[in-house]
Amino acid sequence: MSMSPNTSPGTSNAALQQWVEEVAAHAQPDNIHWCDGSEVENRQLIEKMLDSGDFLEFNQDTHPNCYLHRSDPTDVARTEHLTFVCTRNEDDAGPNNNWMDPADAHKKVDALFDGAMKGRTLYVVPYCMGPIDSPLSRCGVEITDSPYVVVNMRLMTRMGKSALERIEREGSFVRGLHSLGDLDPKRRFIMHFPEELTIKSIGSGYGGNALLGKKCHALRLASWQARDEGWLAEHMLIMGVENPEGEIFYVAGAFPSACGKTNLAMLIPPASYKGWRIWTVGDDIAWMRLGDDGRLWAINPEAGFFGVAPGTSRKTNANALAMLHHDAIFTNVAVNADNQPFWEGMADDVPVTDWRGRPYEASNGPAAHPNSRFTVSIKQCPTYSDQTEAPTGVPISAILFGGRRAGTVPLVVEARDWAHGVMMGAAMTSETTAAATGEVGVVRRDPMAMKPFCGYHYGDYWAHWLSFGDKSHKLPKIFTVNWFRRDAAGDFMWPGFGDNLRVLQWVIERTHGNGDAVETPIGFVPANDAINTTDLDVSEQTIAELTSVSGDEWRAEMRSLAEYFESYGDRVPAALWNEQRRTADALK
Ligand code: OXD
Ligand code: MN
Repeated sequence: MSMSPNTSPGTSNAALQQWVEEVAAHAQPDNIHWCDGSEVENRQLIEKMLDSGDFLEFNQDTHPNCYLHRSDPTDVARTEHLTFVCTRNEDDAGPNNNWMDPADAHKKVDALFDGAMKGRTLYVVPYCMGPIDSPLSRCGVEITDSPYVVVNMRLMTRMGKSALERIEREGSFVRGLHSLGDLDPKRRFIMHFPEELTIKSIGSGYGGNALLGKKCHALRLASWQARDEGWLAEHMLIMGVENPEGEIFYVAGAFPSACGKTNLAMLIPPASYKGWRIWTVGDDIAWMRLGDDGRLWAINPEAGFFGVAPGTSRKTNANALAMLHHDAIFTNVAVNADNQPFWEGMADDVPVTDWRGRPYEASNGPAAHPNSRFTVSIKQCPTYSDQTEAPTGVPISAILFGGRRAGTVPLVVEARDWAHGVMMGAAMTSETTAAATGEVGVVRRDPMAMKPFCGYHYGDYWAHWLSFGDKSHKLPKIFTVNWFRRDAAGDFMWPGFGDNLRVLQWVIERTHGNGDAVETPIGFVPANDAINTTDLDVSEQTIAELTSVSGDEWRAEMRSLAEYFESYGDRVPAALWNEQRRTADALK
């Protein structure tokens, strides 16, 4: 591999070659490097970042090939107010997105890209979202001037030679242009042009803003493409739940950012669950398509985890800790006396250096940034499912919609049917977290956990979801879950983590028509004793409260939902309004 100026063609795809040359002429990098994704290339990039200080080495005896990256302190989370969907018709982006006219948006960001890569190397990063030989997968090319982005993309996607070969065979790819720019939030924009299958992101090196395969491609652009082509691109984990009989059921779950998708996707069964096993297919994104058999089949377009570090511990997620002892990148975590990664909630250890590189002092706030992250290949996960590479994906038996709500929303509710389930997804609300800039803990509407990621008008998106109900009778059953109910003292009522398998067991039973349930105005909840509480330290009274439905609270919830739907105007499908009315009437 050479890091020197490269004028020879990097690809036989003329459109790609031309785009790279145009970007280079405009952004004026010192060098161009076409990434092949090899181990040798990765090593050279790491050495380069160790030299520049972009990477610091962790204790290589205990954490071989683990590195720390400290980002600019103003660049630590997704910036939703600087993220735009630029469609020709403003209405197509919907009230759920910030919109800018495509011509204005190009003009604005192109001016910022002018000369932006001077003194830097331009990396051409071909990647494939999804198994390299799956017909459900899609390719893209990210041009970036950040070596940190390159090494992360190598873990998060199928990056390099094989992706470029697929692009050369197929001819199509998403264009993602990224530069760190000057990292000034005033000159930071994440622009999406779904009609052009193009992304332009400048001024941020943060994962969700800069690893363009993830949120920008696999959710915002892919959701648009999925609507056009009849599939779904969703903010969902995918997990296999194996019962003692050896049957595996796949569950997909949409939860807002930093609400425990990674923990759920690799949960460790409670001790009393002998013979049960969990298989992890993905922790953040699912692309789902109807199979010829009428079932919904899902692939994980990603190849790694970009997980939230704080709170990850032996108790909450021992599988995550186990995979983080080698070949992992840590961003904005703290460091302990043994030069190992540290974050709040991890162990009884003490931090020595905080996420900004300062000697740790409690008065400066948490040692690790609340949105500090780890990046690691999914193959390092102890519960890695070999079905992750299956070109067909896995058949989904149940879909979970889960928010973080201190009250109102029961532990689990089953939808009456698909349309009702879509309404439940559209009614999702959750308390905000540190994954995006802004206030934390404020309840906001986050339908299908896609508020920051749906690349088009939510009304059209709900119509697209509903359309599946007409196409198949073998769709997954839909459930709302809430692990985050609190009691009057403010304590969590449900232990969560591994014990969530108790809820999954009921969910799976219900997918076969077993499992006792009681019908309420908002759907089916578990009957008394239907949740397995063997060896669980939660009283019957608490379980009853967790599965109860408060008429007053739900009447208020349905009124607020009606106001919310109204704000989306006449693109809200009539069938969704019907479901809202049906529930509101049942609550009367
Ligand atoms: C993520 C997010 O990083 O949702 O997955 O913010
Ligand atoms: Mn996410």
